[in-house]
Parts: sequence; C-alpha cells; structure tokens
Amino acid sequence: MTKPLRRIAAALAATALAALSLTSCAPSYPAATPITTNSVGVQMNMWSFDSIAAECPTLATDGYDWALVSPPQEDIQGSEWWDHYQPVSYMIDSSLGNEKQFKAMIAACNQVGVEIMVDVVLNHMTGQMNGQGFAGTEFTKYEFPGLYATDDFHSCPTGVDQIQDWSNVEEIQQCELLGLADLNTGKQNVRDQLAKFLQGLRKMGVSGFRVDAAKHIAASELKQIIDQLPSDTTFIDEVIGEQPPQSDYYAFSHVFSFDWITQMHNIFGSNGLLGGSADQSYFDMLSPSDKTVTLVSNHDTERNGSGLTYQFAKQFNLASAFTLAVPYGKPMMYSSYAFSDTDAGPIQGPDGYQPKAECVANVGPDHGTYADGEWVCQHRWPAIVGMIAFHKAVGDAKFTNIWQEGDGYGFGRGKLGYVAFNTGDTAIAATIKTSMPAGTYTDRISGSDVVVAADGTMQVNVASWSAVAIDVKSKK
Ligand code: ARE
Ligand code: CA
Repeated sequence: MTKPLRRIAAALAATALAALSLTSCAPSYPAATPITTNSVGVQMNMWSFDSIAAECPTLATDGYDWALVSPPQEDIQGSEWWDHYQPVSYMIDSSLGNEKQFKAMIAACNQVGVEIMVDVVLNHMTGQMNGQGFAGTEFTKYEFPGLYATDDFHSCPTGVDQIQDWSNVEEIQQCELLGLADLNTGKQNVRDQLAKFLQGLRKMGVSGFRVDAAKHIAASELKQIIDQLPSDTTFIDEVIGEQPPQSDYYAFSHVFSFDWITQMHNIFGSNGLLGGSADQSYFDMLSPSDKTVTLVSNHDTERNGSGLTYQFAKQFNLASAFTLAVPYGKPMMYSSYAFSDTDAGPIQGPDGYQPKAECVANVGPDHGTYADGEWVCQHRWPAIVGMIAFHKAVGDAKFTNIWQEGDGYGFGRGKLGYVAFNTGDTAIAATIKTSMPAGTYTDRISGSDVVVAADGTMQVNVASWSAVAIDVKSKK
C-alpha cells in the first residue's frame, strides 16, 4: 500500500471505528409499547410516585396498561396542585417525590406490565417573578440557571405579554398562557433542552408523554422536539378548542378528545339521552379514533364544570363504563382526590412531600361524601374494572343490535359482547336481542348470571343508573 492509500485506509478504519463507538455510546432507550385501541390507561392525578408504585399491581390485575403521572419536575413551592404546572428546573423533585422514588415507581410498574406516561410541561416555565423552587433552585421569571436566559423566551408580538385574541394562532403560541414565561421553541437550543429532558425520562423507562398546553407550541416546533425521541414513544397532546386545529398535531401525536368529555357530560349529566350517541355516524364526526385518547374528565375539567366528576358518582361511573364500551378511541380513566377548594392540592407532610395515598373504604359510586384530600380511587370502581375486561374482550368489533327502551340503551359489539345501560331512576326488565352465542355469562357489572337463549335473546333486569355487560370472555 502506498503511503497516501494507507493513510486513506487508516482514516476509513478510524471513521468506521468512530461510527461503531458512536453506535455503542448512543443513548439506549428501553423499548416501549405504543398504546393501541385495546389499551386502557388511567390518569393518576397528583398521586405520589411511591403511591403509584404501590398501586401498580392492582392496576395490572384490573387490566390497566398505562398510568399517567402528574408533572414530575421541580416546581414552585406551594400547596396548590397547579404549582406542578410551573417548572423551575427539570430535576425530578417535588411534593410527588424525588428521582429515586420516580425510578422505583417505573421499575415497580414495568415489572407488572404497567407502562408509565408522564405529563410534561414544555410550553413554559413559571409565572412567578422570582423565587426558590421545591428543590432549592433560585430563579427569576426569565432566568433559570443552566437552562434558559431571557432571550430563550418569546416576546409576544402584540406587545402585551398575555394571550388576548384566542383565535389568533400566533398569539396563542408566542404569548403567555396565564402569565407563564413562554419558551421560545423556535430556537434550536430551547428545543434541544426540552428534548434532553424527555430523553432523560425515556431512558429512565418512561414510555410516553402527555404534552401539556401543546396547542401553545407550534406543531412544526413540537415535531422537531418529538423527532429527537425514539419512534416507539407515545405522545398525547393537549390541544383544546378551534385554533389551532387538532389535525395540525396528528402526524406525530395522539390528541385528547375534549369533545368526548363534553359529550359524556351532556348525555350522562342530564337525563341520559343515550339514543344516537352510541352510533358510528357520531364517531365519524370526531377526531380519528386511532389518534384519539377518550376520557370522561381530567384535572381541569373536574374543576371547571365541563366534565363529570366523582361528585356526580353514578353519572361518572356510567360515563366511564360507556367510554370503555364503544368502538371509538383509546380510553384513559381518571383517578384523584376529593376537594372543595379547586386550588387545593393533596395533603402534604411536614417535609413538603405527600404521604402515601390510601383509597377510601367502600370504594365505588355509592361511597357517599368524602372529606377533602381523601383518595377517591375511581380507577377501582367495580363497573369500571368490569368494563376494562369487556373493552379488551370485544376489541374493534362493530356496533350491532341497538336496543332502546325508555331510559335504556344497549348495543352489541359484533358477536363478542353486549352491554345495556339504564340512565333512569327505575329498573328496566327487558328481553334484548343480541348476536351472542347461547350460554350463561357473568355480568361484568354485578357479577350475576345472564343467560343468552338459542335465538340470541337475553332477559335482563338493568338496575337504575347501572348496566349489564357480557362478553365472550365472561362466558361460563
Ligand atoms: C396559575 C393561576 C393563574 C396564574 C398562573 C401563573 O391559577 O391565576 O396566572 O398560575 O402564575 C394549571 C391551572 C392554572 C394555573 C397553571 C399554572 O389550571 O390555574 O395558573 O396550572 O400553575 C387553556 C390551555 C390549556 C390549559 C388550560 C388551563 O390551552 O393548555 O387553559 N391546560 C393545561 C393544564 C392545566 C395547567 C396548564 C395547562 C398550564 O391542563 O392544568 O394550568 O400549564 C378554551 C380554550 C383552551 C383553554 C380553555 C381553558 O377551551 O380553547 O385553550 O385551555 O378554554 O379552560
Ligand atoms: Ca408557546
């Protein structure tokens, strides 16, 4: 080999080696299972990391595939739940727990097959002028040590900091939501910082993210952050209202269906006008099923009157069952604590951390009144747990055999399941035609036997504000 050639060969070998070592040093991410229409998730609103770790075996037994954790990063000090939506650094330390507890939660949940999704605040930092965060980070509104300086924040084109015109996408995305310091996600270094935060969580074993206030980040900029994460990472964006349209975000994310929250509030919150709402033509008007996470409520709608809550227990219960019953979307259930003050967070210990969450006794819609701070544990309500099994048994089977009688409304899911709801104040005794094979089934709601005759009919007694549900997997 001549000298120059040898040099080239050596250079090539070095490049190959460098490429090799780059691959071996490249960040390794644990594999994640993206959510499907068969998965069921639950928002464990404001549950501490230790509490979720302890609850994961129950979540797994009940059929939950993933749990959504409230924003885990360092926040401003205080006892309101919404402090957690004001980041001051990306250290994992807040009243929900520290990084060690966060990692232990992921390990405990993953071990039983429950994946962890994390609520991440990427649009903004705090709205406080200055202060010290939960873990001691000193900040001013536009200066966060080691993360961001003043020019990393948007300056609102209107000259007024806050969003004023909610129909103007530029304002929505470049001005301040609720006076929160708006990150300039148009800047590469800002996007890289945010991607680094997500990559860190993903490497710890987190499977996906709820992107808080996603509509306030330009879709093209959010995409550039998301593109820095492995492709098996799930993203669910919070995009409410008309502008920008949810469809801007479909190419790289799921969205939450706020239309579904409204619909559940309308049909179960009033006198239960189910007719026409469990209907394929209605679903066809909503966001695409495969891109949509359906929910009855979240932490905002539970407080602002737009969603059903545990305080309307029988309605919340049936709406959750209904969300699991229909062939639309990827359902997320909701679990939280009782409150009378909408600002109040869960009870904190003297060290600022939350003590372990314990579910109330007699968990379920008939529990009665709650003291502030008690853990309602809607995720354990028997009808909800029963309908998770139904949801998994029927898969994507289509509607069949619609039944309507007074306040009763039912439908089949092909030959795989049948469910009948009663949103009236008296029980309904009915003979309902199904496409189910003849046999004896266990009702997923009450646990009683339901017999399907050779002609597919079943005689049922549907209790007031309850349901009867059978599926191929509940056949005796
Ligand atoms: C708190 C105080 C404020 C104060 C602010 C800054 O309450 O008075 O100005 O701090 O100091 C949560 C709480 C807020 C809280 C905030 C920060 O709800 O009260 O502010 O945390 O601590 C819009 C957004 C949507 C957003 C809702 C609330 O588009 O993204 O408003 N939802 C998420 C979270 C919230 C969270 C934040 C964002 C902020 O889920 O929990 O706020 O991180 C129409 C519009 C929607 C609009 C909706 C409001 O539908 O189309 O765009 O949603 O109305 O109902
Ligand atoms: Ca923004």
